[in-house]
This record gives sequence, structure tokens and C-alpha cells, in this order.
Amino acid sequence: MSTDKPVPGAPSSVTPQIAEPTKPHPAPSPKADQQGPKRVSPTGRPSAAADADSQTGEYLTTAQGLRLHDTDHSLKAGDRGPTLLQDHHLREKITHFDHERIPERVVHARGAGAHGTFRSYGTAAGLTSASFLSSEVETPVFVRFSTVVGSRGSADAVRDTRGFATKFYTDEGTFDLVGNNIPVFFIQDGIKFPDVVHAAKPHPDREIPQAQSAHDTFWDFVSLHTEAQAHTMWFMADRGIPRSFRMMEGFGIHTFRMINADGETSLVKFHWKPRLGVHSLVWEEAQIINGVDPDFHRRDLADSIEAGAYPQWELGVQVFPDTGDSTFEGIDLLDPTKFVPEELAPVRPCGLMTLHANPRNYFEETEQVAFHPGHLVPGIDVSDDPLLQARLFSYLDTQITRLGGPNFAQIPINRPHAPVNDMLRDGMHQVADHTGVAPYRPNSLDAGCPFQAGAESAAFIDIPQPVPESAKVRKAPESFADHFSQAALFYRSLSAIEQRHVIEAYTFELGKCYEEPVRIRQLESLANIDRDLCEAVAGGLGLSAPEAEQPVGATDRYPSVSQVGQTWPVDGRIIGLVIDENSDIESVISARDEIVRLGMQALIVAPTAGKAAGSDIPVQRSYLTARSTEFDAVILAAETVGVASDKRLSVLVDEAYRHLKPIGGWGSVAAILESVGIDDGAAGVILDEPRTTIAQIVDLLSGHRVWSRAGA
Ligand code: HDD
Repeated sequence: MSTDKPVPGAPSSVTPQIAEPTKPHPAPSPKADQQGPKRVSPTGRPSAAADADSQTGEYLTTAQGLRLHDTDHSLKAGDRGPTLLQDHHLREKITHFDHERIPERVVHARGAGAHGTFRSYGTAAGLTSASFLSSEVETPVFVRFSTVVGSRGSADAVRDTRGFATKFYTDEGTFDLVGNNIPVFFIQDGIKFPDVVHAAKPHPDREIPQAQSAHDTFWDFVSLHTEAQAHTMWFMADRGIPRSFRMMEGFGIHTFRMINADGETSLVKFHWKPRLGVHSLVWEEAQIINGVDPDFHRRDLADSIEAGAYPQWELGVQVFPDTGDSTFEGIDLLDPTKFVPEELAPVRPCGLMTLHANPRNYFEETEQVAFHPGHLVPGIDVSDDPLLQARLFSYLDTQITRLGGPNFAQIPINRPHAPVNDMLRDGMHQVADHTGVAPYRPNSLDAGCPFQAGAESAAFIDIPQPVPESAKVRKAPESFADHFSQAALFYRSLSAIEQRHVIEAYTFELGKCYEEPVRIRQLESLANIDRDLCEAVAGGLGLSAPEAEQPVGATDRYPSVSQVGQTWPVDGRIIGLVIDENSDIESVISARDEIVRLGMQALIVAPTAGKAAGSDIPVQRSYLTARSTEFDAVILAAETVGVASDKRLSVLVDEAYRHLKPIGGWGSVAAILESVGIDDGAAGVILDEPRTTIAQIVDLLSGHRVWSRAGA
């Protein structure tokens, strides 16, 4: 066998080639949504190298551009002899492979990213001079969502906090907003970060459990460092298991200081509000997903972008007067374990972010992107929050190990879109084409350049914030001593069903701890937070509820933290359309088209893969490959009564029902429901003709789940 292009000059005895699967042909151009970031070199020049890197050429070459004749056989002393050290291609190929992996992130190792744009409303002009916020401009962004605890290969739907990091490639330099989906953090001072992470990561002896907080060291830490109780409460609640990255809020958590063109300062907290609302999985569903589809969130993000259901978030800020004491309504704005309810400080919208392109190469973009809370732009500065202050050190530092040296800003995804004219030179992986002879200033040799900019030329000028007069101390302010009141106000602001989920989550997590003293100590914190909560969890653990030592008194309720009780757009929701051999194909097609017309996705589930019986309609899932957890709602359009005895279908329907998903249909739907003991008049069950069924399902989906089925 040979390729149809003979190798010029090759001896006739060369090793036969493996047949190419196709004739050489030009590579398909990248999909429209995979154009990747705008590529500019660190010096602002177009980077020729960046586009030459892709695997697009006709011939396979070495890294040096040498065309290769054979990449499948090493050079040996005879066809049964040892491999020769001389084989430069073998050595290059294996050596590169041996070094393909880089250290995963020490936290937030598992993530998924997307490109998009941020369009400012210009409404923040009174607050900040930052150009990407103060005028109605569009700024390219790259966002990386992540879990915190798990390794890079762990599952998506674990109970954990989610990272929400955004890189704004502004014309004044790159601004990174490195936040989470929960507005409070575990600890108050960054010096404890290694400790909380050591506690949350798998146990150092057996390295289990992976990507879980349900283990002794985690609960040991949070029950001893009670400042972690507020954050823990948030992720024991439904926020810890988001339905989708598209349905999460994002928070900058810390207070930042903004300065406007007139030199006036304000304190702000950043919020991302998802257009689709804030929605979660239910715990059993999440556990099933982690086995059935560990890439659930990553897939959802990529699929929705590819389907054109572009995820959107509105960026907003809560604004607080910069009065010098950094407190608002008694809440210490420098304490990152505290949040300010929106009822006390509304979120003012500043712009809209739309994610519209998947990364072209995961490693190059999502893995190598390097965020840093110290990537600031003029008009936005940090506050004295001690957690933020430590972060300012950590992120730059970690990239040096992770990305192999100090030149990671030259990796395409990290390159600013603003012109770069630095005097940083050399170092590992330096690829900039620096010219000039005088990388220092002032100089007289490179025409005196570069010059320092002033406020009028968009320089970053640190806000001259007074430093409190004090001795050097290792201590926290008094106000940081309140560890329970915000956990209580959050819990008490939730709806009854959300509170039930919190109780179940604590009971599950503590039930996985082996050490009784750890469980009891955590119950002691819960006793301070809320008596009923503590008793319910203690009951589930077979323990008695301890007395509260510092009970939180009455609290106000702030319904803005609840995820239940409103309606939201259903764009991109996924409906499983279950058919069988006897389904009426016309109704199936019209149901599918109607679902798509309403901006949702329909996945046809049939007894076998291929085409729906007697039609050209492609089947997306067979009964074997489908699982209820993929769908937000299920429509049964199967017509054969006998199908009700198919265990795969009854499991699908039973799970969808237990997970409070709308179920509808026509045909033999009643028989299938009966087979799993579901009353056809039950809440969220719709038996009607296709159009009406779909309309009612949409109504139910706009509230995310059939909460009334759970007695809510
Ligand atoms: Fe962090 C990564 C968010 C506190 C040290 N952090 C990282 C990422 C997110 C956050 C979203 C992943 C970024 C990406 O996708 O690449 N971290 C937070 C938030 C915090 C926080 C919202 C508190 C409000 N972090 C925090 C502290 C420290 C760190 C206090 C250390 C003192 N974080 C890191 C890190 C990471 C990181 C070790 C790991 C990988 C990386 O930075 O690039 O530097």
C-alpha cells in the first residue's frame, strides 16, 4: 500500500506505508464559533507563528519542518533488531510526548472555557474611569468555569463551589475578574488558604475521596475554623450543585475600590447575573450524572454555544460609599466571609456578556489561561481585604510553576489586546521579538522610549488610599469575629424546599465522616446558626443536638438569595422525546420542531440508534444510552403499550419524576407512568396532544422544576 504521492528519492526497500484514511486535502477551516482569541504578539505585532502552529499543512514534519516519510516505525538494526539511538525522529516524538503534561492548577484544576464579548452599557461612568465599563464599547472576553477541589480529570456535578473567572481584553490592558458562584469565601485571611485546601483535598494517605467535601478533614477544618461556616452553608445549599454553568451567578466576592474621571472613589462588589436564572441539580441527580456523564457541565457549555443558545450574564455592581471605615449597614466590607444582601444594596447593571465561541484547543486556551486578581485597569483598584491581598501574591506565583516560567503572558490566550511595551526580558520560554538596546529607563539610546504615562494617557495610578495608623500585628479586626450570623440569615432566607436540601446535604456529608467528634463539633456550629436546622441534621445522624453557645438571634429574611419562586427563559433547555417503533412520526416531527422553535433542544430517544422507525429522523439517544439526567423534561410519544415493561424506560421516567422534572406525552404514556406507579394526575404530569403538552411543559420549565411535587 502506498500514498498516491511517491516519496522522491526514497529507496524501493523502504518500510511499506500504512494506508492514509483519505487522500491529502486542505484542512477544513475552523468552525465559525472556534476562531479563538485575537492574536497579537506581546509587542503588539501580528504573530505569524500563532497561525502557523495548527495542523493544517499537507505533509507531516518534525518540529524543525523536516518532512517525514515514516512516523510509525522506529529506526532499527534490522526489522527484528534493537532501536538505534540515531533515530532523531523517535527521540523528538517521545521526548515531546514525555513532557506533554503540565502541573494542574493547585485548586480549580477542572474547568471549561469559552470566548465571548462584553458589551458595556456605559452606566458605570459615574463610578469608574475604566474604559471597558464607562463607555458603550464591546470588549473580548475569555471565561473559565471550574470546580475547586477535584483534579483535572474529576467529575463536573460534584458538590463544590464553582469558579467563574473572566478575562476582559480591554484596550487599556487586561482586567481579570476571578470570582466564584458564591458571594462569600471560606476564610478571612489568605494565609489560611493552604490549610483550607489541604483539608478539602483528598486525604494524604490514600488520596480519597476525589472532588468531595464529604470527609473528615474537610469538616474538621470548617468546624474548627468557624469563619468557614457561612461559605459552607452556601454550598450545602443548592448552589453547590449547579444545573449548568449557564445558570450560575458569579461574584467578585471582595470589595473593590473604583475611581471615576473626577477622582471620586466608591467601594463596589461585582455580580454576574445569568439570563437564564440560577438553577441547580438535585443531589441524587448530581450523583448519577457524575457516573453517567462526568463531563456534564463542560458538555452543556460547549453544546449550547454550538447550538447557538449563547449563554449570557449581566454584569452589575453593588455600590457603597467610600467613607473610610469600609462598612455598610454594619457589614464589614473587608471581610470576605460576609455578603451584602441585594435588598440592602441593589445590583446596578453595567453590561452584558455573551459567550459565543468554544475554544479551538483546550490545552492552549482553557488550560493555559492564567488569571490574576492583580490584573487591573485604570479606574479599578483593590481594597485592604486580607484575603484579596494574599491572592495578589499567589496567582502570579503559581503560574511560574504551572506554565513553566515568567513569560506566560506571551501565551496567545494570555496576550493582552492592548499594546505591550514592557522592559521584561529573557527568561524561560521567551518568544517575544524584542528590538532596541535599552530595556531600562530613562535611556538615551532607544529614542528615550518607553515613556511613563500619566492619568491623561490612561496610566494605572494606585488610589492614594490612607493606611490606618497602627502597629504591625498578626490579628484580625474585632468585626471578623462574627462567624454565624450570615450563615443564619442565608439559611433563613431560603424557601422550605431549599432548606430541606440543606438539611439533607449536611446529613449526607457528615454521615460520610468517620469521626464522631468531628460530626458533633459541626453540629455545635449548626446549633449556633439555627436550632431547627441543627436538630434535623442531628436527628439524621442519630445524635442529639448540642446546646448553642453563641446562638444567632432573630434575623431579617432576604429572599433574593433563594432560587425558587420566579420564572425564567427556557432557552437551551433539553427535552427528551421518547418514541418507539409505532410512534406517529408526524406528531414527533412537529413536536421536535415546536421545541426547537421555542429555543430549546429536542433529543429523540428511540429503542435503537440510527433513524426513527420508518423515517429519516435521526435518533440522538437509544434506550440504552439515554439517562433521565440529560433532560430537563421528558415527553413520551411511544405508542406500544408493551414498551411500559422496558426497564430502561421505567427507570428514566421514575428518575425524572423523583427529580421533579415535567413529564408529558401522548400515546402509551399512561401505561408507562402506571408501570412506575405515577398517577397521571400528579403535579407536573401532562397528558395532552403535542402542542398543548409542550406549551405546558414550557410553563413548568420556566420555574425550573415542579416544586409542588415535593410539597413546596
Ligand atoms: Fe483562587 C485559582 C477564585 C481565593 C490562590 N481561584 C482560582 C480560580 C478561581 C479562583 C476562579 C481559577 C482560575 C482559572 O480558571 O484559572 N480564589 C478564588 C476566589 C477566592 C480565591 C473567588 C476568594 C474570594 N485563591 C484564593 C486565595 C488564594 C488563591 C486566598 C491564595 C492565597 N487560586 C489561587 C491559586 C490559583 C487559584 C493557587 C490556582 C490556579 C491559579 O491560581 O491560576 O493561585
